[in-house]
Amino acid sequence: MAENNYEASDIQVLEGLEAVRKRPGMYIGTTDVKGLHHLVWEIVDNSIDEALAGFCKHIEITIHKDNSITVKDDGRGIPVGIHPKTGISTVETVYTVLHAGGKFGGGGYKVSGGLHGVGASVVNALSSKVDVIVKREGKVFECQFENGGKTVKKLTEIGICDINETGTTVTFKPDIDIFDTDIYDYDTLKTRTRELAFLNKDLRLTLTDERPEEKKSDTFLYEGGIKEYVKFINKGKTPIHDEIIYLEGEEEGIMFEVAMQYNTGYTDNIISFVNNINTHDGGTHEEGVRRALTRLINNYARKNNILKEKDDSLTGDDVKEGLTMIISCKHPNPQFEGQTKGRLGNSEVRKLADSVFSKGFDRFLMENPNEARIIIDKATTAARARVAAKKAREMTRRKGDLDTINFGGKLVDCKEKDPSVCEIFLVEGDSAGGSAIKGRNSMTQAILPLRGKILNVEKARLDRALSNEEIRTIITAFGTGIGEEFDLNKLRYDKIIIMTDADVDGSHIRVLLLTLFYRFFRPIVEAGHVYAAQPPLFVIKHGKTIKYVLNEEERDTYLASLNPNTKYEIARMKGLGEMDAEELNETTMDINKRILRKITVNDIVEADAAFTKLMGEEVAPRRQFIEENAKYAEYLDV
Ligand code: 28F
Repeated sequence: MAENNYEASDIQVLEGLEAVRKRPGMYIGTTDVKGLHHLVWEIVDNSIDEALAGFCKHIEITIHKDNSITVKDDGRGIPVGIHPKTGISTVETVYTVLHAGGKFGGGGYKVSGGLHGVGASVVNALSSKVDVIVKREGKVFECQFENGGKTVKKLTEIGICDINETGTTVTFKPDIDIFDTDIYDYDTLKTRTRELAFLNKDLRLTLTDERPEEKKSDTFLYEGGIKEYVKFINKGKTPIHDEIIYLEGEEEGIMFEVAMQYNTGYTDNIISFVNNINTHDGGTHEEGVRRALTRLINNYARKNNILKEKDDSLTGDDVKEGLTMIISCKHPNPQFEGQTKGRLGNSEVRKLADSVFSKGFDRFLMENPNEARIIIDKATTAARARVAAKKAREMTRRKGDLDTINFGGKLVDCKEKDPSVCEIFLVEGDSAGGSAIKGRNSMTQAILPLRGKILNVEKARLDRALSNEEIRTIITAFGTGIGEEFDLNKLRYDKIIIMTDADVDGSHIRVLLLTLFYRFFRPIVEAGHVYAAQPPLFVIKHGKTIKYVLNEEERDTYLASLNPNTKYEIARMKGLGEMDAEELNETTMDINKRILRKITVNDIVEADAAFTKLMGEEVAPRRQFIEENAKYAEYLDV
């Protein structure tokens, strides 16, 4: 009987792992470098769960020379006994049975972080080698798998150790037949490792790179948890009050905490997590906090006569201007909603978030009248700007047909109305704009020439940004609206292409535009609609052939590929403005020949830091950035 059971589940196991190998995307999203990194987090998650259960203090992640990864924790170690449902050891079960944590844990083994062991079998299925070592009860056990999860060494006792020494160590080598690449990026792993340290206070995380050309190690441990995360994000910004406000509470196994601090900037940075996962579309935990924040600030302002009876109440947008806030919820049974599962749906969390936040924040306002005053002054100023912006925004709203709208005569639109095939080029300078208009495909390509530099929105509120004609034209052209009324579905172009010269001024204009897009149209950037055109740097002529190349490297490769006797002429390309329509079309606009660079956002905290540093109020961080990066600048003689 037992024998039969074993065989039956054995077959099931292989079928399960085979399914993962057939459709890896279903389990880890993609098989590119992102999916590769995902494997690490699947294993680390199990260690984090052990930490949340209160048994693990240190997690070590190591990238080895051969691109394999080791994750080690000092938790209790995965149980080594025979698992009642599978008839094999629990270690082997966790690594070979899909969703072992959920299905075979009988729903009973749950910690705040989720389910132990989920994901381990997926990593095994997608690895060419996995080695698991468990230390428990003074013994060392080992178990090995190869070739997508085939057991080559059943759990075996291989030695003894100190009775107090416990934990799990897993080494895996991703299967290169599955992944496009097996090269890990240290900085990507580092950013997330640091984030996990912020989100799990007192947990020590060490990341080590043993690859010879890299050789480095970082350890993170934050006693202050998300409080220190807020401090980290506000580095380079100017806080308007010293103390970082921190509130926490727990109810029925749901843990909830918030840390916040206002700065002088105009954008908000509200980042929320559930079980250490970023809920980029918010959800009930965020809603609870936002609702309470708005209510409390209004109550306080009215009670203290800062808002008079006749005054309108402050809105949610007013009270979040310049706010950096981390919300973290640990939930035993989270419900993720939405297309990308980035929204928390559990309705009971809204109430918990509201009550924890109100209690703590109300107290903060009472005990710190000076800070309260500063925060409320900022919100009332934001409210005045909002009213002014509303008036200005009306000018950007399209009424009826586009042809009848006044674009100040600047936008030269395309004929096609279906956004999925339309593109808009934001072109530096009138003369390049002129060539672009002549050289474009007028069916699908719209041109918006930009005169001079646009306003730096990092240092301006919406109302002032809207008084800038260039920005108004851009908003109108995009069609999405802005602020509260922003709607990504109304975007009139599939591609927004920044076309600037390959020089310092061109880069500056590009960064100004990206600042505008990231601060005012972030969903457009996140959805991958923003591109930078890449005008070529050199033109090489030989015989009847004209070859354009993007950079020195391409130039050298191309020249090396020519017959040594070939006579050629090489010239550095002129600025966009000096190209004629045909050249511009040929090199930069023709969809069959051009090369576009897609602008993506890897990490919102990093992107925010970059814009704060490059475009914000504080000068010192910018100077430091320039000093650190000057060595990358190219000095070209022209
Ligand atoms: C490097 C990766 O996977 N660490 C883990 C534990 C500890 C327990 C456990 C894991 C029981 C029912 C599965 C120990 N003692 N690091 C890790 N540490 N899993 S994974 O339990 C497994 C679950 O289904 C553990 C008592 N209870 C739990």
